[in-house]
Order: sequence, then C-alpha cells, then structure tokens
Amino acid sequence: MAVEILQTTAMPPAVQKVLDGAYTVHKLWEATDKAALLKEIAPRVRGMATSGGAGASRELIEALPKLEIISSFGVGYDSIDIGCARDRGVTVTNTPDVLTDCVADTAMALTLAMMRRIPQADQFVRTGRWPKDKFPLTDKLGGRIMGIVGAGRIGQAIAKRAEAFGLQIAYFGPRKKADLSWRYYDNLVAMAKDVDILMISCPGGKETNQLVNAAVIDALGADGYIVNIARGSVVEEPALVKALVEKKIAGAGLDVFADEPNVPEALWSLDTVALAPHVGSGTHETRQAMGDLMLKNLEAWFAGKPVLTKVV
Ligand code: 8YV
Repeated sequence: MAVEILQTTAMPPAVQKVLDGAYTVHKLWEATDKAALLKEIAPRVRGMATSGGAGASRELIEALPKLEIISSFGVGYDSIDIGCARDRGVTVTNTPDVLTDCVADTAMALTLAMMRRIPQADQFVRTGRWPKDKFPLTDKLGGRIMGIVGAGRIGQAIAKRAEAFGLQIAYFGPRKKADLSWRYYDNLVAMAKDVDILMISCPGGKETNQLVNAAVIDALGADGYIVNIARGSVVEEPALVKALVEKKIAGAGLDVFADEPNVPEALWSLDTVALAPHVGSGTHETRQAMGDLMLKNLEAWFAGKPVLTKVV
C-alpha cells in the first residue's frame, strides 16, 4: 500500500507526476469540503507536501495525528507552524541553496528595473509615446551603496552580483559574520541613513515582522530605494506605500507583499515602482530543482534514511 500524503498546493507538472506515482496523494486545495477530506484521511496521512506560500498551520498539523514529515517546496518556512511541528515530533524540510541564484538574479533585475525604470520605458515605447515625448533620465546604479537586510545565502549572492554592478555593500543582521568583509550595522535605522538601496533578503516570521518600519523608511530618505525579495511581512507595507505616494523615498522593487496575491492599488499607477508576482525562484530549472529536493526529502524519510535539508 502506497504511503498516503496530503498535498496543500499545486506543484510543477513533472514534480506532480512523481508524487502521484510514488504516493496516494490527497489534494487539499482541490477539495470542496476540506474539513471532511481531512477527517476522512487523518488516520492514514503520514506525510505532507506543501510550499512556502501554502504553509502548514497549527490547525492543519493538529488535524493529522499520524503526520511524520512536512516537506516544503521553498526555502522560507515562516508559513509553517514550526513550534507545533516540533512539539508533535514532525520533521520539517525546505529547499535551500537550489533557488539562491535565481532569487538573487530577481533581486538585481528588480533593482535595475526600479532605478532605470525599465517597465516604464517599455510602456513608453508600446504606447507610441517615443516619437512625441522624451523618456525622463533615471538614477545610475553603480557608485551607490546597497544595504542588505539579512546577509544569509541569498543576501550574499545578491551582494556578489551588486558588487559586479559597482555597488558598495553594507549589511544588517542579528550578528556580524566573521567571514564577511562588508560593513556591518547592528542598527537598521543607522544603516538605512547611510545607504541608497535597502535590499531585503532576510527570513520572514515573527522575528522580522515589520522590521522595515516607518522609521527605517524615513531614514532611507528621498533618494533611497527599497527592494524586497524576501517576505511582505518584513515591511510595514502601509508606511512603504505612503512614502512612495508622497515621494518620501525614490522608488521600490517588490516581488513580495503583505497579503499576496493582493497588491495595494496605490502602487499600480506609480512610475517609481517595479512590481512582480512573487517570482523570485520562478524559472523552469529552479522550480524543478526545488521540486526534486522536496521529493528527495519525502523519499528519504519514508525509506528510513536521513532527510537532506532539515529545518526541524
Ligand atoms: C516559492 C519562496 O515561490 O522559497 C521560498 O521561500 O518564497 C518561493 O521560492 C514559494 O515557496 C512557493 O510557494
């Protein structure tokens, strides 16, 4: 009898095929009566395949008394109730490293799009304005300072790319890292005052909730830019929108939002922002690699072997 797992959200087709072939998969997001499905499968479900977006709440974990492993498709696990998983002795795995390059690429793409107004330039051409109008000059990227909030794997990959574009790097985080030569700040407001671009690449969750608040945005100032490829929860979104609308900061490049897929409408018409629908890791190659790792963690667990990328 195949192991029964609960899947909370859609996966790339090739990943889905493997899941469907290896397990009896119960697709929660397709169920019309989710509570009834959970009740029916609860005595048998031993694994969960989820994602950073779908997560696993306390309620969901507690509804599955036989659950042994939550294998998540994504590096961020702020949407998974880690405390509950730990208390219940449920192993949690994620997909680090395989997405670092693509997320860092997206961070730089948004930085360039925002500062050089690439989406607006594209619209300028497409709407036939070129023959009649002049496209406004933009700000140069090189020579500026990027302050990275969270110099972990992704933050460091962004820093390396940014250095190649001629940017100086500073970083803020819970502690100075001995192996990093970039200037370290233990105070985020102080860093925001000194840098031109605030790059948010820290984990989401309680510890970083609203870390980039009105005071930080204010300290960045009218020439400052914000890029967020981490989690919408890290930013006090109403304060960011207000600062952008009132031109208290120069612009923003945003891949993540507080209430995805809802993006504050006040941002839609601003020509100082570049927006993306949470696609940092969204390439064929990276999503496949994330899926493979998510599958390998499940496979290892049910073969009685150590999982590859354990969170809990
Ligand atoms: C995914 C992400 O899009 O890895 C993460 O933490 O946010 C993204 O790579 C997400 O996990 C899919 O829901």
